[in-house]
Amino acid sequence: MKSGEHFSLFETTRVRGWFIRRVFSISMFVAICFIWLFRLSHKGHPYWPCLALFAAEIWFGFSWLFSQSLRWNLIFRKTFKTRLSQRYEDKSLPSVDIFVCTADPDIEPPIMVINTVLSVMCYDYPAEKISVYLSDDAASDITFYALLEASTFAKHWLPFCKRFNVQPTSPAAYFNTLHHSKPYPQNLELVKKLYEDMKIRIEDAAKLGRVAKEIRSNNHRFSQWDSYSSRRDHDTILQILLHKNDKHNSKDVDGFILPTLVYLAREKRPQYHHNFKAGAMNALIRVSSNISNAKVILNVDCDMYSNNSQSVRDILCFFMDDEKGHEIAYVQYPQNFQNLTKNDLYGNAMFIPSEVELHGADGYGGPLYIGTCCFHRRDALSGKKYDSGYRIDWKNEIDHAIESNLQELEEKSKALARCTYEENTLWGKKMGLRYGCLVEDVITGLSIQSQGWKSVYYNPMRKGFLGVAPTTLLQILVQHKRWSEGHFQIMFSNYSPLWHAPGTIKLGLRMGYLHFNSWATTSLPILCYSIIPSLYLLNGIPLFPKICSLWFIPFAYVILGESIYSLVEFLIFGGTIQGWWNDLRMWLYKGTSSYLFAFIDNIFKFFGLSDSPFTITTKIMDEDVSQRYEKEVMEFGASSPLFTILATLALFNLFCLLSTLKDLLVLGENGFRDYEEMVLQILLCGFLVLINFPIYQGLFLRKDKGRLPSSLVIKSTTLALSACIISKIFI
Ligand SMILES: *[C@@H]1O[C@H](CO)[C@@H](O)[C@H](O)[C@H]1NC(C)=O
Ligand SMILES: CC(=O)N[C@H]1CO[C@H](CO)[C@@H](O)[C@@H]1O
Repeated sequence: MKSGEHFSLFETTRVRGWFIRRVFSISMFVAICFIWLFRLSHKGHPYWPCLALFAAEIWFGFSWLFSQSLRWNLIFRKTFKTRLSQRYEDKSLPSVDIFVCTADPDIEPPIMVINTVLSVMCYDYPAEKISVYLSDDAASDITFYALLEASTFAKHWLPFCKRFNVQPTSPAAYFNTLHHSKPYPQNLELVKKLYEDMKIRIEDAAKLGRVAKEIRSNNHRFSQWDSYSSRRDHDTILQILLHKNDKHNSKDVDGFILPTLVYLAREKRPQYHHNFKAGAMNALIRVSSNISNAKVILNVDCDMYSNNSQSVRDILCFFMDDEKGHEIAYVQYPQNFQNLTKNDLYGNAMFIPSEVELHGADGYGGPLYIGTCCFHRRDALSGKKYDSGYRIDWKNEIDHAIESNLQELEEKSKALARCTYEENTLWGKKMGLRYGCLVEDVITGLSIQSQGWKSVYYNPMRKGFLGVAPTTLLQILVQHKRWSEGHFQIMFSNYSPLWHAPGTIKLGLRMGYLHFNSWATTSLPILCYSIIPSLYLLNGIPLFPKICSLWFIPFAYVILGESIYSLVEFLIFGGTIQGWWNDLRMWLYKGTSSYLFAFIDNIFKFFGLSDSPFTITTKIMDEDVSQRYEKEVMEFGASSPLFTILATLALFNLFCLLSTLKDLLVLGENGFRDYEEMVLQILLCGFLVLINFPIYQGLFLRKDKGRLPSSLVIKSTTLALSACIISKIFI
């Protein structure tokens, strides 16, 4: 078909109903202004609490504005893969390097890691053009052993996937789905048995904590661990397990070449800062440039397996588009999860960010880089500035590997992963991932955009990558503490969207970034609103307009409008009502605990007082916990200051509401007239009590291990009661 030649490889469409959405946004903004006006014209009764609420309302207003910028211009992308193959198949499809990062074999089991590796080796793409790199920041010989096993298993798995068009290509995920798909492929039993045997061997090694002596002595490759002294102190360990130049070892059982497979544990020394995942990624960028040097790089976390073997072709439709391709630095996929429950108790799906907000950022040319499931242009990631004349010749690839033999290649590449390599270079500053921020990915994306590049958000129906979602409340809160703290750092960094790179980043996108960057600060207004109105309700003092006053209207409009809007948004994109309620609860919990701690930590850090440790959220769980997760029962189970705050706030509001209801009953009709002035406060307090139901359950009603510990029950009850009593005395 010749006519395909002139068409674009991808298409961008605007969301339907954008006009109504905008009209609604404007009306909401007007209502918000009226609320501000109300506070300005009614100041001073009682002075301080009203001032605090006013400050909170101003902040909510701004934060709402930021969130609107991410809804103003939603766009969706579609690719045309047939056009891509008509134009480029066989001649000039570029190579792709795939980075998988793992950091701890105890938290990220090697069997999960190799499932991810195998899934990305199986892309429907010429195998000689794919290179997979595993970065192991723990330098664990067990992970290496698992990868070695995977390289052998791949010789059966890849042809099997190809022949029977197996989907998804992660063996574990595929064998899990088997009971649905009826006609079993032949050879299935054989391949499955190979997998199960391999799994047992790897899990045995993991249980043992080391690789058995026989295996070690039978394979010279383990000799690199002879000089290993600890996770934080070892040489670079680099092994090319499969490579197209290695003609007899790197073919599958059908005689076809396999993708290149490389294991890397960069050098670590106690006296050098390793810069966490950003440091690992930068080592990978350099090492891969010496081995395969593909112009496109995919990076995934070790738990995100590929769920669609066409993804590489999809993203090439963006990069290789004649008209717009050259300005795209990266294509971000959403981070999706395999293990979500129906109503997503913990808001794990990050539903609104991935289904709405990133599409909105895309509308301004710049979805955030979220650290995984992202395809990069190597040039942009390595620090090249965009200029309008920039074009890439996809055909012209220099193959470093051709002349040298593999051992030489390994030796040369090792030098690139030394700790001293980055001294006095721009790595971490202007090249590669940027250092010094808890969300190194986001700041890297921002700095790439500030060099003039665009990025694209691609969120197809069938998800490209699926990972494992955290399954306890604490894991999520800790994760969000880190994220919000990192985002807050960005606001005051050199890359702050407030002032960085004037002229290159659009205002809408800046506001979008600020929406995320200001997460930590929203903790203060949320706290204000969860404490002050209830406290004054307890003491019978109104803080909001009367129900019969005209000023009541903007409050009602904003509250109803925002609730209905967010519910509809949730339902349109495929959520459930219960899911929306859960998401709202998580917003509240994150706001009053994670964001608050992130805020405080940042202030401390600002004055040089503390250093927050990097925490990885754990991804394995025991049977009990996973059963409760599947039943959507909230998992507390531990004592944490984060929970103390949540429980204290929940109880405090419960006491305020109970005391008010008691008064209402006792006072009867007369009382009701007084409370007419306090309808909003009663509703707010009632809402807080309703949404906190899982906490009351965890405190008083549940008996299982996932309940809140009794020490915490005592602590939070005491705190909440004292707050009530003290307020009675002082107000
Ligand atoms: C994952 O891929 C399978 C096909 O292999 C598909 O049926 C499923 O819908 C995908 N999952 C998601 C969440 O898109
Ligand atoms: C789809 C999927 O992988 N589901 C898994 C979710 O996690 C539970 C354990 O909690 C597994 O049993 C499921 O297979």
